[in-house]
Amino acid sequence: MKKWFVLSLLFLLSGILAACGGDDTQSDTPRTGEDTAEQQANQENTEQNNEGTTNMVNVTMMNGDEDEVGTAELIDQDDGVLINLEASDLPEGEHGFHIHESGLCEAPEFKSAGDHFNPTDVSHGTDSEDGPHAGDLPNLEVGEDGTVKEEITAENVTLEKGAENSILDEDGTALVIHAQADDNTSQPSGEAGARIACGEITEQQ
Ligand SMILES: [Cu+2]
Repeated sequence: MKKWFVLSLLFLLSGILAACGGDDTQSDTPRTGEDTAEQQANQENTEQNNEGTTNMVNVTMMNGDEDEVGTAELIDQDDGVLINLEASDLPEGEHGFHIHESGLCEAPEFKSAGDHFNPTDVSHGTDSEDGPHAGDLPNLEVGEDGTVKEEITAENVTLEKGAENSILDEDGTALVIHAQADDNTSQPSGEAGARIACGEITEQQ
């Protein structure tokens, strides 16, 4: 009985050792294989992204009467997205200006554009400790003649498709001009009041 016991114990032990040795070799080899596959996948993704990146988007700004009041040219840059805005027929003064989360501008209230574009779920406003929203932009200064022409860099967004902070996500995003100035602190949208103009940021066909 004892002899059998020792023998079977030895047998078991050698089995375990063999299994361990086998595991080591096995886990080493496939891991290298997985890494290579992963690297290849990453490379493919990057290539796809590069190919799929839209460098420029043209946006038409519309007021609550569905009249065109301006255009914005969006250009993807290393430091964010450059917004070249030109608009007219707006009330003189300071106006809140944001990128909102949905690329749908339904007049007259433009509620369809949703909340501010805020992919990292932080607070509103450049003066907030835990802010700003990626879609927060500086106030616009509309002149006496009702026109505005500004170049603004939205630093926290990209036009790169698939990126978390891409403003060209599935349903697009929207540029919104508000009736009042954004105070850069009040939650959730800086007390900027009604939405007086809206432009859809969507992929051009
Ligand atoms: Cu807004």
